[in-house]
Amino acid sequence: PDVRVGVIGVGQMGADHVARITERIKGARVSVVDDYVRETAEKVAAGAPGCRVADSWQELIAADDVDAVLIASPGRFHREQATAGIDAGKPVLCEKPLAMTPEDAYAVVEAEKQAGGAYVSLGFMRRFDREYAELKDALDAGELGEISVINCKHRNAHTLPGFDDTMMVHDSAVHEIDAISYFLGEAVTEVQTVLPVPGPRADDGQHDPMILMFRTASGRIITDELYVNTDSGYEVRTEVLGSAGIATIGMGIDRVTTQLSGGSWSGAIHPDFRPRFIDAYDAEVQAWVAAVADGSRVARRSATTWDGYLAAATCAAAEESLTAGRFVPVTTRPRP
Ligand code: ISE
Repeated sequence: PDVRVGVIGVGQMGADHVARITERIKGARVSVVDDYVRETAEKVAAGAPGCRVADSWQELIAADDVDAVLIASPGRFHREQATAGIDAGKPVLCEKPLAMTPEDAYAVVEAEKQAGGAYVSLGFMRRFDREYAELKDALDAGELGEISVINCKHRNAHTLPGFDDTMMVHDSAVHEIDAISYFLGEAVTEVQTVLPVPGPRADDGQHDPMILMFRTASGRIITDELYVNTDSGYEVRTEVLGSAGIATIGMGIDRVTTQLSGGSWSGAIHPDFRPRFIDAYDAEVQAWVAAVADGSRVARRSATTWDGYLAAATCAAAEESLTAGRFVPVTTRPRP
């Protein structure tokens, strides 16, 4: 029988997941949805055959017709909802970030410890992107030699109102922060945020562009250039400098036209992150459904609550560095 998925939060990302599971994912269907805007939930439910609207997210998690829970609400609700999923003994796919503070993220790690196993897959979908996975495999095989520097770029066309510095760190840079541990498998020990002259479309409370610099335990440096109001397209690039080679992924161009007259060429970039990572999201959700069905609950390539905790600790140091203006050490507690 199909895995019956309950989706909490069906705004932009959650509605996208409902459509994905309904149209493309094998072995699962969406049985229940919840949103704090009831009409939004009703509209989304109408597009998924056999789907009903829950009275509350608590009711959704407890429901008999929900085998597994997908959380796509805003990040500040994730700690409470993920913990409730664990306590109910249901597998959870939680969108990033795991929580907005290291303390809250650690509480979810501890809830799993008490429950006696891993229940939560964390939605760092880039781990399922083909280029990311290939680069990861190349790094693991030592193909690039010794790695000293990674340069990342993260560009969005626009941000939504209220997307301040905190969101830039916890919602955008958090992807690169997870990528560091995914690629290198080592801890970030300190982070510095560097603020250039603001760009023309930076919102109130937003330093855009923003540059983050991370140092790892072995002394590698990772730069992350965030520019979230380019007014152009969605670009996510990673360049790895190794002693045996330099690898670049994510050139970010959807369509390249080389047959223009006059010897020039042109390309097109999509403004939205969902089409860019559609295959990664599909692969992530399909791997999660398979893990739910076979009882392992968390797919091998997936990020875990511990990854979410490490990312939250690094984000907290990055945020502190915004005002401290220097490298801030990342402090972490031992794994329970
Ligand atoms: C958004 O929440 C995402 O997860 C996107 O991948 C990212 O590019 C964007 O900056 C975030 O706001």
